[in-house]
Amino acid sequence: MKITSAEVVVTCPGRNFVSLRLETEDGVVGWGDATLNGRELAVASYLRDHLNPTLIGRDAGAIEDTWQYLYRGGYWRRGPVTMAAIAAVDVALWDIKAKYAEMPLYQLLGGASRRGLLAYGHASGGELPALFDSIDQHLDAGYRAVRIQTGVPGLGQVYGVAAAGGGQRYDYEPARAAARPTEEHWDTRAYLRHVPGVFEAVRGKYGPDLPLLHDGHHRMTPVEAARLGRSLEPYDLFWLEDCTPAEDPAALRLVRQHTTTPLALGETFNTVWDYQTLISERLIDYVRSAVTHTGGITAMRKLLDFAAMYQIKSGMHGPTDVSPIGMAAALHLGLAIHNFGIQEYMRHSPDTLTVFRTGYRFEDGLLHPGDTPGLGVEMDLEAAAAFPYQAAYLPVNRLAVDGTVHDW
Ligand code: EZ4
Ligand code: CO
Repeated sequence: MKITSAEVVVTCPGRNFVSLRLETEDGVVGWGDATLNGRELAVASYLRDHLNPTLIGRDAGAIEDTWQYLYRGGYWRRGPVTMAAIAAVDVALWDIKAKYAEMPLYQLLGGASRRGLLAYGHASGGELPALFDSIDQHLDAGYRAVRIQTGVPGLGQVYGVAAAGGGQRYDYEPARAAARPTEEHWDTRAYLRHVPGVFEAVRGKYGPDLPLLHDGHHRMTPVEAARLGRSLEPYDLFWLEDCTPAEDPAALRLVRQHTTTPLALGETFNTVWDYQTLISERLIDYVRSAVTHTGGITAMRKLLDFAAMYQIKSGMHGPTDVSPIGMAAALHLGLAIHNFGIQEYMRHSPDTLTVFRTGYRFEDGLLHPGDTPGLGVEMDLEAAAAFPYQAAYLPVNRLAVDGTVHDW
């Protein structure tokens, strides 16, 4: 079961994706997702130039050993580029192992712990009528939980609000194809004044039952986040995400002292060490990491087992920049673990789904990875070749008042 080939595939069917294709001596192929939004080619090079040559001839079955070999053996540990590359190798090896076993991956991870994964979608609108239309569309599509983001009076395009493009509505896609990032403007006081009224209106129209989520996208100070969490308590949020910049776990202590709104954090994290304080001090309720950005199935499973000891659940990242391969990895893991919380699911574009042939299903608000052996996602390389890489970047944020760079 030796690895005989390791190839990186970069494609842009509407947005950029980096994938890893591993093949064994018996012709079994495994796929990994190495996409890092706005930094795609750095991970492609890390794999092509540094990891892939060391994989040839290795035992495809030795997943834990390969993980440790790449992580400890690289000496320079952690970081989003390194951990996205390791994740791609790890997920491709799990795909191969499950194909050899002729089982869907979730069976190798312990089997199904539930019928399917409760998913939430991204409802958004510049103003309330557009937001309500978006919520209605999500409910019509079967969603049983929604994230709520709106515009802020006085500001232009802000994070999380879908912009109609080419006359066609599409889930919010923040990366813009251009040689450099676009710039957005921000005002935290205007935001804090506006958001509670939005949730009051949504609860008023849709009632108490619908799980509602919100993403603060790292923009608040601890005391601002505490105030927002407290002001949203009457609307019973499922979670408030990324309320403060994530690299400062101590900030969450202050937030936690002031509000019982559940907190989710970690989509920019890449190892269990980033979570050590947050989990051991019970400062969050949901782990937001993507399998693809946190070292793969091997590392994510250990992280979620650690979280389980503190009654902290999964809320795995599932934006469109997690490819269908990465999404399938999250679905297999989420189906198997006991402490599953919720799965983000934005749905990929039709072009993306011509390149990635998916076997997962979304029915009655629940996602299921399907029962094809392996991950259940295969890439069509001919289709991929029709969509060459296009430089694209996430926006940069500046304060509206004076142009100071702010967290985006
Ligand atoms: O901004 O995935 O909760 N979801 C998010 C995403 C992130 C993008 C960054 O690549 O915050 O929309
Ligand atoms: Co987020």
